[in-house]
Amino acid sequence: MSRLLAIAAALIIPAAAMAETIEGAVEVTGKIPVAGKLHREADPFCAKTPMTDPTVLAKGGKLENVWVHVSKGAPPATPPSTVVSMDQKNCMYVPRMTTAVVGQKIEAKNGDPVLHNVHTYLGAATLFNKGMPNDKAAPIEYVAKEEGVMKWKCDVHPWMRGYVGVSKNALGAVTGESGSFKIDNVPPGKYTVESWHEKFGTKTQEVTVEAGKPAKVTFKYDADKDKA
Ligand SMILES: [Cu+2]
Repeated sequence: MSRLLAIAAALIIPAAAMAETIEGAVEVTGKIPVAGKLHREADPFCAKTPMTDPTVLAKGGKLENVWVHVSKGAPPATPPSTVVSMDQKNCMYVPRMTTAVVGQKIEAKNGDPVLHNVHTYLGAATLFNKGMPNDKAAPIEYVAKEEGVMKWKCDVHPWMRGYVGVSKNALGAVTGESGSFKIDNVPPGKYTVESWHEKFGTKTQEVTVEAGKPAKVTFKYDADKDKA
């Protein structure tokens, strides 16, 4: 019996090990631009909360808000039933960078008592352009149709920016404050993995994921040379 169990376990364990991770960090070298003050004086509500430009957030050479995702080699995923939320709080898009899967619902909210005009783009093309008068405005619902970086701007407050990295597969993550990322549920295989940052642009790497061990990847940006 125990032998049978051992055989069963031997059969089951490789299946459980099918889901690996691609994990690592995004590093940045060179001269990191000093975050300037955002000029939010034109709107009295926004002006109450002084803020600096969050375009480049780097600590100890590690870069935050980088979308790292499998760009080639993975099949399309069934869109998750969870809703991706993009809020507007204190006249900023929150989060700055997040991810979605083609077919997944994305919701814009307004947590502020003032008008925001949500204007989203894929490249130069407008996806939707809609005003939200205040925090009582009903959320705007949008379903991601194509992969790429969905850019969010507000036509009232020119400093407002948000980004949703949309992919056909669900294999993506965004670097946190430590500059690290972890993509879960990656079957063993060969992939092209891409990193994207709003100021420093795109890098790609070929990554082989083997059963039983996480694939470690480091992306490196040069703040003096790399541009989106
Ligand atoms: Cu606004």
